[in-house]
Amino acid sequence: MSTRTINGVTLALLRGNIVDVEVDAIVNAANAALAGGGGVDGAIHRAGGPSIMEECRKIGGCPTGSAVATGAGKLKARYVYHAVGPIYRQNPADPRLLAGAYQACLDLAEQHKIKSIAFPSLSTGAYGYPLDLAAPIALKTVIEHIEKPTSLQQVMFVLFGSSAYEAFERALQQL
Ligand code: AR6
Repeated sequence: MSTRTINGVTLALLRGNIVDVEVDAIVNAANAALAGGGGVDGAIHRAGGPSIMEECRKIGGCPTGSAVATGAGKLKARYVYHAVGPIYRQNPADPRLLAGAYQACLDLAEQHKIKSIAFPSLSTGAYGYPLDLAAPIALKTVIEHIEKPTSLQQVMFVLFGSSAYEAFERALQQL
């Protein structure tokens, strides 16, 4: 685990499974149809139970580069924020959609006045975004947000594999 304090907010990188962390909001790496799938999405719906998918069906979808909130079912969280990152091969040179997906979750966190949030590394699994490009975008978006007044006290990146963890470590050192 690696931590840094910015403007009184703890930013932590940790290795693990996002469904195991205790935070107010867990961020899901969703698709635009909110239809469920593999990776983080599969893990969250399996661990959280069917109520999350029922809410997703009612919402109907979410544009790429944005996020929507549902309850968290059986997970130890109040909310799941379903963030839709870009598919890298469709949008290789434009970091704005990836930053937008993170920013939309941070905006939901302020609306809900929550204290803690956990992100996975959006778009870097099935959606093919290279980790070394995605990690600095993710960290920069979060750091710029917590440099301003915020309800958040703790922001975590929960990284599944050692390559994701190492890419975030490198990016944090270089920022
Ligand atoms: N906890 C934390 N990180 C995880 C976990 C977990 N339980 N499982 C995987 N990762 P991905 P995407 C890492 O594919 O690229 C789905 O089918 C994984 O190693 O989950 O945004 C959705 O339905 C990778 O580093 O999300 C969408 O259709 C990162 O999380 C599509 O995949 C993201 O990988 C979204 O693709």
